[in-house]
Amino acid sequence: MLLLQFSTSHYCRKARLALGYKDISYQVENLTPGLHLLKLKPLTGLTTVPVLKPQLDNQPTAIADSSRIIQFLESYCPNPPLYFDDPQLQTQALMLEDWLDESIGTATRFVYYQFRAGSGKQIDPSLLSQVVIQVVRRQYGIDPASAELAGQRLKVAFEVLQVWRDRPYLVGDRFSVADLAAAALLSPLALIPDYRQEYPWLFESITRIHQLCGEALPPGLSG
Ligand SMILES: N[C@@H](CCC(=O)N[C@@H](CS)C(=O)NCC(=O)O)C(=O)O
Repeated sequence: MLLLQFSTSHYCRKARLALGYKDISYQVENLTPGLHLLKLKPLTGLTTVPVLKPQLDNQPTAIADSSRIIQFLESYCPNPPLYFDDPQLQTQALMLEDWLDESIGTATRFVYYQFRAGSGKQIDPSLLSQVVIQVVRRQYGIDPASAELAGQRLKVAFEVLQVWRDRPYLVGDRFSVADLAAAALLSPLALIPDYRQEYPWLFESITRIHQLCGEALPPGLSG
């Protein structure tokens, strides 16, 4: 299988965690932001990464969107499972995954790029890095006010994810797509000292889940 990705994207991290958890061997192709449109649009009709190319007979050529990639992996390789047989648990897990994808992953992006343009500038002060950060901020409309709103949404996420303080799994009594999505989509916050200080339990869980999935730790937690 081939994963088309941006190496720094937390949605691509989500797909890699799923591939790693299922112990599926795959290769990655890192796309260049901007030029990615030319490759992706004809392939999936969308412009976002991750995109998985299964490279298997009788399977789709390309699958866009991290949630659809996990859905495909779950049918291609059901064990170990990320979904539940129990319909109630499964609904709970899929609702958490969708909320994490659509609301929290976006909020993380806003808070992260606001930080990188301000007090986190010294992480990579190079001109290239700062230009990329400004392009992303313009693309998504990230400014102090929108980042502040995103920060409020993250507070709700920390309330919900507090479950991790008492037990290792967000839903049911085993690891699922909900844990995996939370670990990936909140991982960029590991570079922000205030979050590291205030929510140490969150980063312990993110670390544990990366180890479980055989995925390298995100920046801020590695080394
Ligand atoms: N819901 C999508 C979101 C993916 C997403 O937002 N990807 C961003 C990178 S983090 C992207 O490809 N942006 C480029 C673009 O929109 O052209 C998923 O889960 O795959």
